Amino acid sequence: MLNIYGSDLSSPANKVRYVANYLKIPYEYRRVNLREGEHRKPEFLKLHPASKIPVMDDNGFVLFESGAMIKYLAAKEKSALYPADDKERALVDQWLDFVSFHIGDGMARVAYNRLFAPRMGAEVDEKSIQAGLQFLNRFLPVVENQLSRDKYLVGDVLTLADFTLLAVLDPAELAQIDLSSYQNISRWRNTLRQQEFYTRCHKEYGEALMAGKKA
Ligand SMILES: N[C@@H](CCC(=O)N[C@@H](CS)C(=O)NCC(=O)O)C(=O)O
Repeated sequence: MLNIYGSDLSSPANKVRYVANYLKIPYEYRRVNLREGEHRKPEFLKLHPASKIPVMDDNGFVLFESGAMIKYLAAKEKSALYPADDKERALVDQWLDFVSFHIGDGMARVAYNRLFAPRMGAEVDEKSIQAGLQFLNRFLPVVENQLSRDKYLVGDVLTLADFTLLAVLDPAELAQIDLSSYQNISRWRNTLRQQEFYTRCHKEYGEALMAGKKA
């Protein structure tokens, strides 16, 4: 059995679940309570040497880093989400990395400081928020332009790059990042968020935060 260790508020962990759901791979979802420091316990350190989620355990084959996990799952299923052709695959990697490093970095700065730092009683770094917003203002138009040409990030077929962007953008509303001016991103996002792979995790990211608040 495949085990996915994650948390409802972890975008990288949710990304792995979206892909596993889409590929209809059965798995056990194992919630790790970060607020209670479950990820720092010795048992968890055996799975991830830097005590982070997500972690995947596929019958004893243990993997960390969400990007590696979704590539592994798609390759294992020989899915078109991660094409076998070298050039097609390179284009998926290109957008996947662009989204992870550039959009992901900006989103993480804003989401951490606006959503998570206050919840943890940690210091809010306004400069980091401003830097994050600047990254987003620079890089989101690139994605918007790409999605104005094609249905998905890499042409007219869904790929791992789309799942990556979807998960990265999930905290946007709660982090007060207004995406409404990006019409193509909004169209693309609304379509994907109605699909079963997504609604099996949550109807919207805010739902997870509310549940987390009660936990
Ligand atoms: N690059 C990693 C990011 C993993 C990561 O930073 N996870 C966060 C939750 S979203 C975490 O485990 N934070 C707890 C900690 O760093 O102590 C991935 O994509 O899997």
